[in-house]
Amino acid sequence: MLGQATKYAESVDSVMLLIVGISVLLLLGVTTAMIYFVIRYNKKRNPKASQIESNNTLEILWIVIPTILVLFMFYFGYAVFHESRVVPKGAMTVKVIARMWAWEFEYNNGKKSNELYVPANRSIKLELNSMDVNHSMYIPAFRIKEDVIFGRQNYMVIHPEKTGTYIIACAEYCGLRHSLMYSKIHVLTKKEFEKWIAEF
Ligand SMILES: [Cu+2]
Repeated sequence: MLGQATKYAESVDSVMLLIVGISVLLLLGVTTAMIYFVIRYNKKRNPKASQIESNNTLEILWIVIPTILVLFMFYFGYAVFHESRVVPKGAMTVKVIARMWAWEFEYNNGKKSNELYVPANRSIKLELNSMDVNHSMYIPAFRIKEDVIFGRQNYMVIHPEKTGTYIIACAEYCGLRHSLMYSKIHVLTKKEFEKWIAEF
């Protein structure tokens, strides 16, 4: 249920891998240099320091290289995040109502459900509303999470591709039974969805 259920999830994982990869390389580089310096320049081997002046080339390099690295990571992270905030034209809207401690989904035709049913291969805008405190709608398989804030309408865009059932969780501590605040998203084929939405 936690696999990559959407192309968006794959993009999020790629960015994650990129950032973790760069971090691991940096960690290895810094740790190796640190161990080398501890051994090579300890007091026994190097009783008197010979190079104590600053080195401009070195200082420019360790400002410029990390800046480029950080901007590089930011670029990819932001590009993927931005994708999740743009509501495509023709997106289907579903109203999400979060309350202690349950989810409710309301469709344009007035149908209500405790589990979310959506058609595959269509963009869906989820309008997030809270009836009481702050919640957070989290669909792990879609790698997407958005705050559901009392007194303010927030939104989330999903584009399910693979049919199937995935978990929806509340990811913001919202009281005693927060840990039980789960629901499911069922991604149906277009035909199945049309049949489901018409049944009351
Ligand atoms: Cu909650």
